[in-house]
Formats: sequence, structure tokens, C-alpha cells
Amino acid sequence: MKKTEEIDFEAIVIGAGFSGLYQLHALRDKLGMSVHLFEAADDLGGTWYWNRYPGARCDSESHTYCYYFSEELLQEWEWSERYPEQKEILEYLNFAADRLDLRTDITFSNRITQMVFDEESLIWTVLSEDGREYRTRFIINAVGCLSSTNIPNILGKERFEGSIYHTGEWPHEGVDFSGKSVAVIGTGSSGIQTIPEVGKLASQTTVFQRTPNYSIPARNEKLSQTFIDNFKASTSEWMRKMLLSRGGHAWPIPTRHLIDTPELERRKILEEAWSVGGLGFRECFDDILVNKRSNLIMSDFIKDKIKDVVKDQDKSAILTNIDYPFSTKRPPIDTEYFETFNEENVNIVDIKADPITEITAKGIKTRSKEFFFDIIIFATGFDAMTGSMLKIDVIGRKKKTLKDVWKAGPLTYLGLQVEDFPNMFILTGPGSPSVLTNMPRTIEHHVEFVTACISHMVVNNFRAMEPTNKAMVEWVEHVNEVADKTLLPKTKHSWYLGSNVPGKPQVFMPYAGGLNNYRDICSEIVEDGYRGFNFT
Ligand code: N01
Repeated sequence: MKKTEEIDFEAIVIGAGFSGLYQLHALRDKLGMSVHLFEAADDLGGTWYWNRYPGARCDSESHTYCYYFSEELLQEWEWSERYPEQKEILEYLNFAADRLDLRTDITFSNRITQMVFDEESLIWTVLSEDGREYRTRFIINAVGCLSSTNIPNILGKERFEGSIYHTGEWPHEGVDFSGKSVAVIGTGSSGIQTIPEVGKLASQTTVFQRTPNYSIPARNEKLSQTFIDNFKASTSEWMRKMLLSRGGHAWPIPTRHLIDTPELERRKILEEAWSVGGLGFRECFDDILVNKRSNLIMSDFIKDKIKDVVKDQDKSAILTNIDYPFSTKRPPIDTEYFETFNEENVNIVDIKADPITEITAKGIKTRSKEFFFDIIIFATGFDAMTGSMLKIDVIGRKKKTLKDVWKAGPLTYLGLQVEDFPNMFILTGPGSPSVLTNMPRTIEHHVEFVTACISHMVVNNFRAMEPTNKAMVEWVEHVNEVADKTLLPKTKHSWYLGSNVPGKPQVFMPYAGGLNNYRDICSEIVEDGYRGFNFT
């Protein structure tokens, strides 16, 4: 691509997680562009840089949770466990970045705060926290969908004399729990992963649960050398399976409706899937997210399993008081989460029944009781899917801001682009299958799609690309229509809809039509001459 005097880089990538690193490689090494990546943290890793809490582990299986675009990377790396720990994933990303020599084109510790589009030159000016400006033609936001932490505004937080942590911003030096009394607020995936670990280390652990959660045993284990060798001999087959599936996982694609399966057989299938564990449990039938009765049966099956484990009747009642269909909130997988409540020094408080009223100097007050703590852990999640994008002041054509355009909920075409923000791409944004899938598969799709778009522009001498209003509006309608065919949006209290963040517009954000179908739609759009996109 021809360089002009006016730009510092042909493309700027923001964020050095899985998506940003691959995007840097693809544009720089496949298209030969000048590209620079800016990262707010002082090192790479994205989610896996920040989420260092005890027990942090991926719930996609390790050999599927990695880059498949390079057979060399696949052959060189060896995962040790079925579900990789945060530390191992971070090592993997460092390994990939070193193999691809990416660090030379990354600036760390420099948050991008603003980006402004100039309609005449069709160039973006990007402003970073250190006050410097960079001019570029393309911006690829790889800022992550679960990276903007959500810390509830509880009265008195600043008065607390102990230590406060959020799972998503965990201190690098770790936390010493020995002899400490610890509160954990939140029982999503992060809480459910960290509570068993904190429970082992602290003298007293008290869990503040607002919404109880279904959780599937992960059944984590060391990978055998035979498994690793077989995997390495058949990576393309693993990829084929993942790309055929809705979720980008390599599990067998379900073909049976739970509701039509006779009871004895159904029970056997559920028990087998339970003993295998992991998110694949949900996939043993294909109607769990569309048929209320099927879902109820599966939900009751899980509640019974929890009741079998938790001996204390009061704790068991709090943990199983679940009033929404399984998997309509993102289901966690766990290692001995429910078992942890059999320990005498691990307690649970139902804060739906007895809400937190304030944080005091010494602990937490609920309506009926005061608790005393040395440490409070917020496992309270993220301003998901839009939070990190909206932290940046994005100004497009006609001085439109992204904040304004997304005021009533995010608008995108394919989750990738927004009208009036030409040449700006978002990876795994709202409208993308993203969080409903095994992320690296969606990320690889997006990076390759964006790279192909930019290559198409170069070949055809186009200077700008953006979706039409019609395409964007129709895509958002399609995202809603697809979600409405499932039980997903019926559970109103979920970060999928943004309802965990006060004041956020409540719209079902990810594309629930499946990664396989989404990929097909994108391919058809390209074959149809990039239908829905305008090129200048
Ligand atoms: O966050 P969450 P998370 N007062 O939003 C509670 C991914 N992930 O960090 O449900 C009291 O799910 C909230 O209660 P409620 C994964 O996609 C992946 O756990 O809103 N409680 C809930 O219990 C996951 O889904 C891995 O009523 C409050 C909890 O805090 C996503 O990240 C590991 C509250 C938040 O749960 C987010 O998970 C970890 C308040 N004011 C995470 N506000 C992998 O393994 C919120 N809560 C890949």
C-alpha cells in the first residue's frame, strides 16, 4: 500500500489480547502494511493479563483455545491441562507474540483516549493518554468484550480499612489470604472459579450471592502425551469440527431434542454428559435454548446435582434458588465450587433476600447483619461488549460520536463496523457471535475478514469503507430476531443484555445465530460484492 506523508501508520490496532495480536500480524505480515498496536497495560495478554485471580482458568478446552491460523504454532506449543490456567495462556500468548516478532510494533502502557475522523482526508487522528497524536487510515479496535470492570457503587466503599480487589484487575504480586477473613461479592464465572481457591487459603470466606448460578463440573485433568500426539496429528480435523459448530467448540453437534427423548434414555445421556463435564454438557441436546420444557428438565437435573453435593440445607437452599432457565445467563464451569460450601469456614449470604446496605470501615452491612472482613473481592463482572469501546471518545463523520450513535443500544453491521465511522473496525463487538462462542475461532474469523476487506480496498484503490444505514439497521434487527427465537433474552438480568450495569440500555448484544451461520453470512456478503458496505 502506498504511504503518504500524512500518516504515521497505515493501520492502528488497539489492544494486545488474542485478537489484537493476530490483527497486527495479519496486516503487517500478510498485507505488508505499516501497523502499530497500542496497549493500555504494561504487557500483552488482554483478558489474561488482567484476570490473575486465584483459580482463573479458561473454560474452553486448551487445544481449541489457541490460534489455528499457523500450523507451526499449533505444532510447537503443548498445553498441559484440559482447561488452561491464566498463567499458561499468558505464556502461550507471549510465545506466539515472540514467534511472530510482534513486540517491535507494540507500545505498552499507553491507553488510546480519543479517535477523530477527518472527512476530507479520510484519515483518523488517534490520541493517546500521553498526549501524543497518531494519524492512520484504519483503526481496528481489539479492546475486548469483557475488559471494562464493573465495580458496583455501594455506599461507603471508600471507608473500608481492609483491601478491596476486583477479579478483573488482580494485583500481579498476588494476595496473601492466610489468616484473613474474606468477602467475595458475585457468583458469575469469576466468582465461581475463585471461591474454591480463596476458601482453601482464607481463614473465613463469606460469599455474597445476588443471583444463584448453575455450574457444570469442569472435570479438569492433565492432558496425556497420547492425547497431545493425536491432537497434533489431526489439527485440521479439530478445526473442521469447530467451524461446523454453532459455538466454535469441537464437541459433537447435538441432533436430539431432549423433549422427544424417552425419560430413561434422557437421564442416561444427561448423566454421561455430566460425567464428561464442561460447557459441552449443554450440547448433549439441541433444544435447551429454544424449548422451555426441555430447559426446565435440564435445569432441575443440575439443581438436583447441587443438592446432592451441598450438605447444609440452608446453604443448599440459597445455592439452588435459581429462577431462570439454564444457560440464559453465561453458564460457568467449576472445580469443586459447590463442594467448597461443605467447609465450615465458607458461608453464603443471600443478598437478594438480605441486600447489602453499605460497606463500613470494618466490613459489609446487610439489612439485617454486619460482617467483618480484612479483604473484599468484587467478582462483579464487566461492562460487557460496549464498555471498552465507549471509554474511548470516538468521533466519526459529521462529528457524530459513537456514544451518541449507541445511546439506545449498540448498532453495528456484522458486529464489525458502524455507519459514519469509516475504516474503523471492531473485533468481537456487539452483533458478533463473540461471547457466545469459543473466542479464538470468532477472533480468527474477524481478523481474516477485516484483513480481506482492507486487501480488497487496496486492490480496488478504495479509500474508505463503511456499512450502509440499511445494512446496519437490518443486521441489528436480525440479531434481535435470532435472539428472540431463543430463551436467551427472556432472562432480563444478564450481562448479555447489559442489565448488570445501572443505566445501560438493555439490548441483547451478541449474535445468537451461531458462528457457523455467521461465517456463511459473511462469505455470502463478500461473494455478493461486499453487500451492505459502501466503498469510497
Ligand atoms: O461476571 P458476571 P464474571 N451487588 O457478570 C454479581 C467470562 N469469564 O466476571 O447475576 C451484588 O458473570 C452478579 O450478580 P447478578 C465469562 O464469559 C470467562 O463472573 O448480576 N452482586 C454476578 O453474580 C463470564 O460470563 C472465564 O445478580 C453483584 C457477579 O457479580 C464473564 O467473563 C472466567 C452486583 C458477576 O458475574 C463475566 O464473568 C471468568 C452488585 N451490585 C469470566 N453486581 C473463562 O474461564 C454484580 N453482581 C474464560
